[in-house]
Amino acid sequence: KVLDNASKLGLEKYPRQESRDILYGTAGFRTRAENLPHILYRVGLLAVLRSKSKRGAAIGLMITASHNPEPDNGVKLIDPFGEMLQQSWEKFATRLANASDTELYSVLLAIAEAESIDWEARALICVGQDTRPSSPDLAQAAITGITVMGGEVKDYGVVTTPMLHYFVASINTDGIYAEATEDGYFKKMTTAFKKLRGDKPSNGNYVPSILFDGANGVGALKMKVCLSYLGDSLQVQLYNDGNGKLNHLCGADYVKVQQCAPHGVPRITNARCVSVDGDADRIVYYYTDECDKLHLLDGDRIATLVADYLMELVQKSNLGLQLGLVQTAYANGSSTNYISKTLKAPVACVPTGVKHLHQKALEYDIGIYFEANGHGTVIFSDFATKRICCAAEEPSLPKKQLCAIRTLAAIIEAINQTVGDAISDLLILETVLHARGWSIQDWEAAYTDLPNRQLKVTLKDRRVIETTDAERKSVAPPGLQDQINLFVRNVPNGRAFVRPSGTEDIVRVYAEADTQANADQLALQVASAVY
Ligand code: 16G
Ligand code: ZN
Repeated sequence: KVLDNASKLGLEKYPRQESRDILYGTAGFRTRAENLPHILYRVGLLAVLRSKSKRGAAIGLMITASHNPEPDNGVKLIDPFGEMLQQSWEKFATRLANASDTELYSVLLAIAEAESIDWEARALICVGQDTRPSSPDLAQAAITGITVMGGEVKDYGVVTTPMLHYFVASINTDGIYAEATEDGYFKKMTTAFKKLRGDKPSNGNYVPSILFDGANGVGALKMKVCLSYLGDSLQVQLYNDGNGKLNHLCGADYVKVQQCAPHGVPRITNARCVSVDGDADRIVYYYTDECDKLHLLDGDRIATLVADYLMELVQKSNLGLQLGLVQTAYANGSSTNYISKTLKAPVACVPTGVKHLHQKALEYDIGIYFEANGHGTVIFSDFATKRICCAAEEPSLPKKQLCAIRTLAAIIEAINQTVGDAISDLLILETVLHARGWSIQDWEAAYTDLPNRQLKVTLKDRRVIETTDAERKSVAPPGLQDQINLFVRNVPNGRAFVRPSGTEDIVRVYAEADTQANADQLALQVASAVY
């Protein structure tokens, strides 16, 4: 009966518009906003089934297209512990989104049967949206879908993606997360941050002041809120704070991909600056030097800075915890070298996409993962959390050890472990720089990046490219890897790979080498081999 109503209402209010099929990919569904209303309605229906299949656990539904242009939008579902939707359900999402209006009923029924849905179970869906003009109507479509299926809606309105992940995890678990409200979230994070900072905001070369590029999105709005909790502990000058066009010539993706400073932020020589993306789940740092040259400190730099600091705390705390890092093929070779040779920490490589990194990081007591694009976080296993929190209450421990343990305990409170979170990451990074007494230049001095180049190649069918070994080697078409090997062998410190994009209809090429000219040439050679 419910399914019948749902499919009738769908036909009436949200009929399928697009004839082309759409795929639930690494970023959920993402396309032009005008093609999305029926998708949102259907994802609302699916979210209710997902919640019921998890015996009424809250499920998140986030409406955003992250760093993509303003006319785009998208939606993704969040599972009960704040993680990405389980892969087997991605297939259900794709099937449901692409069903014709008349097939809607049977597809819903098939999913419900395959998952043995208990119709008596309750369903709670937390809905969030970014600042795009199209988001409110799309949220309404989703809410209509949830409601017709008998689901309960908790509408959080405009929030960052990581806030919604946090709220979902917080509703479904007791313990480490704060109350599932904006106030709970900010209070918990900033209280821990202030504790870590102590009463001296300055230290050595570290000055407690940054320039913040909010990409004209929700990150700017929420940073403003965060500031009211931070008090004097950190000075943040906000730019691209929502008056301009979302992600246009600004934001973390622009800075990382274009390798240039965002518009709308004053050029203050050597000043520490940060850029977040349109839904504030990514962050990069940068500064411009005396010659107006941009120095970018991306996800690799962030991972190494955090790892360096946490390694020291882990050693001092003497609790026998294992720390490890997770990267993707895009990680600069110098960063991987630094982690394994200097930090002597285990480092794994996995395919692109947050879900792969997160899953691998769960294997360590303390797992640090960052994509080069600035998305990442630190996760503590239950075992590590218990050990740290218990030991923090042991006043008899030697002072240095206890201090390290309590620092780790505060970091657990300050970090959003559910997913990469630009604001929470910022607080952690500022903590590390403060503790070290470092300027952004000191941070950069840890190692020198290998020059690199990324290219896009358009093919008729990008699926002809198949990869293995965490996307570092191609296995199809035949012969391609041999050619790449030949080119790579010709340049010092050469490394290159190709992979089909998971979000665009293109193939991506990455190359690094001892010089920029060699990296550029290698990338071109590899690109030409792909055609
Ligand atoms: C998605 C992923 C991001 C990845 C990017 C790669 C999530 C939440 N986001 O945006 O992690 O870096 O895709 O895109 O998983 P590509 O496959 O087009 O290179
Ligand atoms: Zn994002």
